[in-house]
This record gives sequence, C-alpha cells and structure tokens, in this order.
Amino acid sequence: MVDAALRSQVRQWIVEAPRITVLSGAGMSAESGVPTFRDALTGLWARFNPEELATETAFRAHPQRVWAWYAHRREALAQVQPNAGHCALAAFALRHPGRLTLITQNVDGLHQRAGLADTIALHGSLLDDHWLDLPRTCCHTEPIQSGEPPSCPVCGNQRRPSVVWFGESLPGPAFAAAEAAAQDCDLMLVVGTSGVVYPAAGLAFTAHQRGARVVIVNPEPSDLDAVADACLREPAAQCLPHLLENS
Ligand code: BJW
Repeated sequence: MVDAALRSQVRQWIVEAPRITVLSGAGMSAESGVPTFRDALTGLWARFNPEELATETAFRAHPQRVWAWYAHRREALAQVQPNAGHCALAAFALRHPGRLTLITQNVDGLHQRAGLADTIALHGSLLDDHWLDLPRTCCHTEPIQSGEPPSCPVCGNQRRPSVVWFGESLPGPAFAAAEAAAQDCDLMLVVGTSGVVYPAAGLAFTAHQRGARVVIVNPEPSDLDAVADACLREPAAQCLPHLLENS
C-alpha cells in the first residue's frame, strides 16, 4: 500500500533540495517492458550465469553466443518506450535547469530518449559497439564484415557491445562526473537498483556520507536501504510522477 505521508514528506524534501542527483537501475525501465537482471523469474540472468555472458572472457570464448544475446536485447529495445517515470524526471530537469543530475546504470537509452540527453551512463550503451582489440589501420579503412559478431575482413578484429562488463573499468569521465554529483547533492533519489554492483552502488554511500538525504524508490528491499532516509516501496513509473509533477 502507498504510504501517502512518506510520499508527501519526500515531495517536500524535493522542493527544498537545491541539487538533486538520481541514480537509476534496471527497475527504472521495468514498466517499459525491459527485463531487470536479477529478478528471480523474469530477470535477464534468471536463466543465465552472468559470468558466461557479461565478461570479456565470455565474449572471447563464445563470441557468437554473447553477440546474439546482445543483438536480441538490442532488437527488443526498438519495441519499448520511455515510461511515465523517465518522462517525469526529464520534465522536472527541463523545468529546473541545472538542478538535477541523472546517473544511470542502464544501457537501454530510455532516459536519453525521454529527453535527458546529458544522462551520465555508467555502464555504456546497448545501442553502440566498438572494436574488441585495439583497431589497426585495416579496421578503419576496410568495410566491416557483417556476421555474429561483425569483424574486420583483414585482421579478424571483432566488434563488441559498448557495455561495461564485470572486471572492466567504468568510463573515466562518466564516473568522475557521477562521483562529483554524488558528493555535491542535497538529495539523492535511488530508483530501481538492487545496489549490488560496484562502484555504482557506492555512489549512494558517498551521498549519504556527505550529508545528502537518500530516498529509495523500489517495490523490494535493496542493498542500499541501510543508508536511506526514506524507502518508497512503489514501482518507479507510478511513484516518480507523484513525487516530481508540479514541483
Ligand atoms: C523496480 C521495479 C520497478 C523492479 N520500479 N524498481 C566492491 C565490492 C564487491 C565487488 C566489487 C567491488 N568493486 C568492484 C567489484 C566487482 C564488480 C561487482 O560489483 N561485483 C558484484 C556483483 C559482486 N564490479 C565490476 O566489475 C565493475 N567494474 C569495476 O569495478 O572496475 C574496476 C575493476 C577493474 C578490474 C578488475 C576489478 C575491478 C563493472 C560493473 C559492470 C556491471 N555491468 C552490468 C552488465 C552490463 C551489460 C549488460 O547489460 O549485459 O550492468 S551487470 C548488471 O548489473 C548491469 C546493471 O547496470 C548492474 C546493476 O543492476 P541493477 O540495475 O541494480 O538491476 P537488478 O536486476 O540487480 O535490480 C533491479 C532492481 O529493480 C531490483 O531491486 C528490483 O526490486 C527493482 N525493481 N521493478 C522500481 N517497477
């Protein structure tokens, strides 16, 4: 059941906060029809071991299988739209220029499609790919050979999805911007993440340690609840419009 008093308290905190940072995860896009990772029944990893798909080692061992899995997810994205939660965040940012910074772990591009072009994407993008190994001259000059994965016809270098796999560093400028936004905010909204993947999850601890209020929007408990000033146990697309509209 919705806790109307808590929601209204959080609305007040939003009104009062000069700088708001949002950290979103897969649950943000669940109501758009994008599966989360760790949901026991419908999550992307309910049937797969992440180690077998979301690492560079897995890609090198089984490039066709891993490429096909990402290609399937990329195609599925063409069928989905930003939901009311994405739109409420984008509309708020438009009404309050410079006040909201959005950090996402999501690779689906839905925040950007909702209008938040300057979203800080910590884990890359499912819509892009790049060379697996350092590109040679031929990779730049020859037309890419189609296939699963596509490759350079001369040296065999393969294209890989531009997402951040386990064991890989996050894009440096994006992570630096995210850390600055976590350090400098007055309120952090943590939406739809289990909070188990680092260093992204650590941003909520940073915000808390620096004195910001931390509010979690998630129907289920998460690993970040310990640092939360409030946990709104609601789905993002229902909760965010109530929190952000007319403020
Ligand atoms: C709803 C909802 C609704 C549902 N509304 N909510 C410190 C401690 C321990 C380990 C580490 C550490 N530091 C680094 C590590 C290692 C590792 C890590 O974190 N491992 C842990 C899992 C143990 N991290 C890394 O390897 C990172 N790199 C790194 O640290 O580099 C430095 C380094 C270099 C060299 C060697 C070692 C370190 C990289 C992490 C990359 C993560 N990549 C993935 C895959 C992307 C590609 C792909 O899409 O396939 O990113 S993993 C996956 O998890 C994906 C997500 O962005 C990420 C987070 O998941 P998220 O978003 O939280 O989703 P779920 O499914 O977990 O949760 C969904 C939530 O939504 C749930 O809570 C639901 O209840 C909720 N929900 N419906 C609101 N309607």
